[in-house]
Parts: sequence; structure tokens; C-alpha cells
Amino acid sequence: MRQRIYAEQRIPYPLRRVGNRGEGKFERISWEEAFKEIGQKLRGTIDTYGNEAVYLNYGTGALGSTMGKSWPPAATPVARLMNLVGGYLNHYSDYSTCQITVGMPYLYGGSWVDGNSLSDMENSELAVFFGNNPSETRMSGCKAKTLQHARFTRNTRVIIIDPRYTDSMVSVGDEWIPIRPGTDAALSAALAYVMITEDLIDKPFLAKYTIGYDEESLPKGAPAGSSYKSYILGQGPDKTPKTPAWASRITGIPPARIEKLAREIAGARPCFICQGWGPQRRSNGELNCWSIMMLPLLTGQVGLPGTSNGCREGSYSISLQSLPAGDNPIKAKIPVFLFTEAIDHGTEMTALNSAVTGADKLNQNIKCMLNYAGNCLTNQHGDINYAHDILADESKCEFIVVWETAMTDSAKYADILLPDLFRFEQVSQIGTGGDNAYMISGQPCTTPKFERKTLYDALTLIADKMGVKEQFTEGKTQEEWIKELYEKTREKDTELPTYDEAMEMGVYTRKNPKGATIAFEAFRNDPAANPLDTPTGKIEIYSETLAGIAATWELGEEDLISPIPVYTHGFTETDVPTDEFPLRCSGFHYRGRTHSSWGGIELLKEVNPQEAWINPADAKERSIKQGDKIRVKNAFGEIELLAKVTPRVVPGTVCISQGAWHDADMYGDRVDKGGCINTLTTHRPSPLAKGNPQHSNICQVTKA
Ligand SMILES: Nc1nc2c(c(=O)[nH]1)N[C@H]1C(S)=C(S)[C@@H](COP(=O)(O)OP(=O)(O)OC[C@H]3O[C@@H](n4cnc5c(=O)[nH]c(N)nc54)[C@H](O)[C@@H]3O)O[C@H]1N2
Ligand SMILES: Nc1nc2c(c(=O)[nH]1)N[C@H]1C(S)=C(S)[C@@H](COP(=O)(O)OP(=O)(O)OC[C@H]3O[C@@H](n4cnc5c(=O)[nH]c(N)nc54)[C@H](O)[C@@H]3O)O[C@H]1N2
Ligand SMILES: [Mo]
Repeated sequence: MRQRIYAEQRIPYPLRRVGNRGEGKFERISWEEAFKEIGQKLRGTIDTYGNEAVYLNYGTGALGSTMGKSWPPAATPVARLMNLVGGYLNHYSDYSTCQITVGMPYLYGGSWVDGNSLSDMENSELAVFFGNNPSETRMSGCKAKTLQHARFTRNTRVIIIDPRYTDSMVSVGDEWIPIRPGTDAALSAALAYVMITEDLIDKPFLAKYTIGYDEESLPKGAPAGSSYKSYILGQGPDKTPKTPAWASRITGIPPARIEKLAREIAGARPCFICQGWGPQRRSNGELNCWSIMMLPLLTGQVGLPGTSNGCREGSYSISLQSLPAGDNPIKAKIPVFLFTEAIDHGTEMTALNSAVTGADKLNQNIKCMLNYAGNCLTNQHGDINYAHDILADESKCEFIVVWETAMTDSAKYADILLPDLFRFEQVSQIGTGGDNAYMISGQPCTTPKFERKTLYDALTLIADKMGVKEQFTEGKTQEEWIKELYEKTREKDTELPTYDEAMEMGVYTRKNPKGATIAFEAFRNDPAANPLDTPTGKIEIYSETLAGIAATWELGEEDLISPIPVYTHGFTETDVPTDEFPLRCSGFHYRGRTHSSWGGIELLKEVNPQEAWINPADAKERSIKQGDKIRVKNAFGEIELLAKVTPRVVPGTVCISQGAWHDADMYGDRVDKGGCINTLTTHRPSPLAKGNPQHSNICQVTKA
């Protein structure tokens, strides 16, 4: 924290851009000049283009009751200000879980479904993790510890299926099954093939709780041969039985291991099957994650202690009221990943070609962006070189405001850059959770330095220029809001300590009163009394709604939307290796950073260098040795970083952690010396969710 507060990259003063966008050249200005210019530009945009031309970009850097909303990070105090002056173009979903959040409700209903708590794994005989790495992605909070505890309480066996031998494998795994990324659906289909042909499935469970498994339970409108079972046995349109030999060619897993895994899963009682969000952050992500969820359904291992529903482990959280954002008069929303498209050609985006919701189409391109606590203009978004070309063109998005603590790559695209305070430099309160819930209440640990201001104070002064100061503050300071919001939370959650006690405690934790969350417990106990909110109230293995979407949406080539979970390789340009780009390149979330946050700190970089994991066989072919400087290249761009030559990655795939700071001369050769994987990712969204397929890449690797 000290390294971060006093970092060289921190922004001390309000700045105005003087160079080109992305160059990072700024001049110091006063707050008064900054507010005046922002007020004028906002007013000008609204008068000329309407409120729909103002966009609030995604950002997860600051969460808290008067900062961002806890989750999703859309309704920040910036939204409150914009709603007071006529609204703004909003987005839906997030970069974390887009494909699973949008895809899941067709199967299970509900806007979001989690699995059983991780602690419940202690009741399982076998746990199978698909692309789930809590030891690294849940380092803080309480899940990494829970994972260890649950694994060793009753000696639950843990199998981890991942292109990498992850830190979770190191800490709790019994066996690693290396898989080619993006092929879990082929593996799952072959596991289903073995279970069906060896009569290992739970037929009474499927009959009682699901539709679409076999021809008998298909909805009336569905064509013959379109059930899941027909697909698996080769009795559907593709006439291909999904045998272990078939899946082996796709996944790289030997047929005998697939057969054994099917018997192990079908034989274990209870069996805890879960996935992280790696398998869904792909061009075929919706189908890839859905296919994994078939395994607990085929074996009836859902809704009971020690099982799960194939999703990520459940959480128990404290949710605090946040500063009310008010109502947005603009109803149109875009998928979060499509903001670059909405700058470039928003008026061509419709419900049917871009999954715009709340309206049939957009009436305006984005002309002004307010970017608070996010590095998603470039660094964390897909295809940085493409994003740069769109953002650098000042005739497209005419005005960009960024609130930051550090001079990030996105900050370099700001027209006005405002120096923010960290949460720990102001009074703040945040509620969150893991296996147990917790709340952090904090007094500032130091006084504000230079001319940094809280977001709330900065917005108050912009609101003043826009003539809505009174409505924005309602006469309250930030701390008065925090107190008042906390009292509102306490009216509902009466167990919480008083405000003064909470501030004194700093960290307040609470155990899940149920011990563990069991997903779908009520539905399993009595499906008639507790139907799911799918059209049939059951688990829909065949979704007529999806069949309808597939028939009506305007889809591009290889944009496969299917009513049942099938395997597809995804987009050729990102998922099928070629002679020029013969390797797959898959990302992951890294212990050395939270995305790009902490990514500028030299001490952390020393212990967590930016490396590409490459298998010794692939390295040898290229004369690459451990620690060599290498270049990774594809059709979208080129990066430079170090080689980690290791058998901990499946041959034919390199793995690169996401979030390293992009460092390229964007008006020169554009080679990214920072090793940011988004120099190599696509901006093309996944078919159904229109989400970020940032783990789907192909590449070539050479010695630098
Ligand atoms: N290739 C690839 N790209 C990815 C992913 C991936 O797996 N692969 N993952 C995606 C996911 S899941 C996510 S959630 C996104 C995350 O993307 P972002 O939300 O952009 O997350 P960060 O990169 O951490 O950027 C947060 C920024 O907030 C700033 N910040 C921190 N505290 C404060 C504060 O108090 N005030 C202000 N104003 N700023 C602050 C930090 O300096 C940092 O620049 O990235 C996505 N991008
Ligand atoms: N230390 C740290 N923790 C974090 C974050 C961070 O940046 N750093 N970010 C936080 C945020 S906002 C989020 S959204 C979560 C992200 O959580 P996740 O999305 O679950 O994290 P990832 O590392 O992207 O993916 C998990 C694992 O999936 C593997 N994987 C990738 N593709 C596939 C595939 O096709 N099949 C299979 N079987 N495995 C695959 C990866 O190798 C990785 O080990 O993490 C959170 N926690
Ligand atoms: Mo995320």
C-alpha cells in the first residue's frame, strides 16, 4: 500500500492533454480550469448530440459505498451526476463473467447462479475443477484458506483440468489433466458419451428436473434428433459420435484417461464439479462453460451437500447500500465489451446485430467518455492497437475524462486527467464476501497530498458548473452519506455493528449462517413448489429461447448459438492455429497484480516478472531457454517479455498473465515492451453474450 500511495506514477495535479491521445503528454492546470472545461464539454455534447452520446466506461479500481457500487461496478457517483443532467449510455454485464452470466439463465434461470460454497467441498469424495484457480484468484478474502481446509478435512480427491499446472494444483491438487484451452466442451461430450454408453447416468434425476436430455423430453417445437443424447451418440445432424477418441484429437487428453475420468465422476458420491471463469472468457465461451455444467446434471450431483452445479463456488456477502444513482432516462444499454464499436459506428448497432438492450438500436455514436477507476480504454480491453486507432481519432470520441491515481495506459488517452485519492486516503466503507462475508470500514491513513481530491468532491464541483450541485449532494458531505447509507443497511441487516463500532473495528467478518450455500437445494427438494425461472421451470438442456435467438439474430460467420451445449472450436482467427501462428495463447489472472492494478510497482515486478509460460518441447524447437527475452506475435500485434520454460503448461499453448502495463510507442513500431496480452487479443465479441473472448488467441513465439 505504501509503495502504491507514494508511487512515481501517481498523478499529483489535474492535467490537460497536450500531445496526441496515447502519447502521455500533459500540462498542469487548476481544478477550476478542469471543472470549467468538463462542464462546458459535457453541456456541449448533450446539446449537440444528446445524452446518449455520453458513455461511462467500466472500471473496477475503486469500489465502496460512495465510490463504485460494490458489484457490478456500473452505478458509480458519476452515474448519479449524469442522471441529474439527462442520463447517459450505459452498459451491461462485465469483463469477468460475461459469457457465463448471459448464457447461464437459459439453462438454469436466474440472472446469476453460483454453485455450492467452497467449504462444502469437505463433504465430497471427489472434486473436479475446470479452469478454476482459487489459490491465485482468491488470494485475499477467505477462499484460498477455505480451499485448503476443505481439501484436507476428509481427504477429498481433487482433479484440476487446466492448460496450466496452476498454484491451486500445487496447493490442493491430486491430479492435473492438461487440456488444450477452449476444448472443455469436447471433453465434456466424451465424458457424457462414456456415461451414456456404460449406463452410468442418473435417469430419474434427468426425468424429474430437466428437459431436452433425450428425444422424449424435447419441447414440442424442437426438430427430431436435436436432443443432447442424440448429439452425443451421433444421432443428430452432425452424425458424429462424441467418443473419447474423437475428443482426444481435440483436447489432447488420451482416450483412456477420458474413459477413466467419466467412471470416476459417475462413481463418486458426492461429487463437486465446478469451473472458474477462464473456460468462459473465450470465443466459444458460452458453449464451453455450459457443456461443463452437463456433468453434474448427468450424474444428478446437484442440490445436495458436497455437490455443485458446475458453476463457480458460491459466495456469502454483506451488501451495503450505495449512493443512489437515480434513474437513467436513457434506456439503451450496450454489452460492456462493445464500447469501441459504439464510438466507431454506434448508429449501426442494433438489438439483433449487437445485443443492444432497452432499445432497438443506438441513435448516436459515443462522443464523450467518463472513465473512472478503470484501465479498460486500452490495457484491459481487447485488441489495444485497434482501440488506439479509434480513441486516437478526435473526430470520433471528442472528449475523454479519466479519474485515476496512476499514469496508466488508459489515462494517456484522457483529454482531462483528474488526480483521485485511494480508498485508504479517505473515509470509506465496503461490503464484500467469500466463503464468509466481510466489511471494511476505514479512516484515511494519510492526508491528501498535492492537489488530489475525492471523487465525491470533484463531482460536486462539476455538478456546480452544470447547475445541479444541490441535487447531487442533497446538502451532505461524503462522510454524512456513508453514515446515512450504513444506517439504511443496518435497518435491514440488524446484526451489523454501529457505525462507530465498525469504524473502530476496521474489518468486520461474519460466518455464513447456513454454514455453506447449497445451490438449488429448494428446487431439488421440491421442484413443483420451487420452480426455476426458466420458461418450463425446469433445467433446460434444450432451450427453445436460444433456438429462437439463433433464428432471429444477425450473426457473423462462426457465431454459433445452439439450443443444446455442443462443441465448436470458436473463431478460426483466434482459436485455430495456422502455419504462421502455430501456438495457442491463453491468458490467466496473476498473483502479482489485480489486473493492471499494482502492475507498476517495481518490488512486485521483481518477484512476479511478466513471462510467457512455454512448454520445453515448444521452447526447444525455437532455441528458447528459461529467462530469454522473447517476442510473441499474431495478426493483432506483437509483445516482448520473458520466457518461463516449464512443463507446467500443455504443449502447443503458451500462457501469459493478463494485466501487465502496455508499453509501446503507438506512433512508432507499436511493439509492446510491457508484455500486455491485450496487444494480442481480438475485439470481436463472443456470439451470444457479445463478451470479451480474451483467453482465445493464436500466436508465434521467437527469441527477441
Ligand atoms: N486479456 C485479458 N484482459 C482482461 C481480462 C483477462 O482475463 N484477460 N480480465 C478482464 C477482467 S475479469 C476485468 S474485471 C477487467 C479489469 O479491468 P479494470 O477494471 O480496468 O481493472 P484494473 O486494470 O485493475 O484498473 C483499475 C484502475 O483503477 C485505478 N484505481 C485504483 N484505485 C483507484 C481509486 O481509488 N480511484 C481511481 N480513480 N482509480 C483507482 C488503478 O490505478 C487502475 O488503473 O480486465 C479485463 N481484461
Ligand atoms: N491475484 C489475482 N486475483 C484475482 C484477479 C487478479 O487479477 N489477480 N482478478 C479478479 C477478477 S476481477 C476476476 S474476474 C477473477 C477471474 O477469475 P478466473 O476468470 O477464474 O481466472 P483466470 O485466471 O482467467 O482463469 C482461471 C483458470 O482457467 C484456465 N483456463 C483458461 N482457459 C481455459 C479453458 O478453456 N479451459 C480450462 N479448463 N481452463 C482454462 C486458466 O489457465 C486459469 O488457470 O479473478 C479475481 N482474482
Ligand atoms: Mo473481473
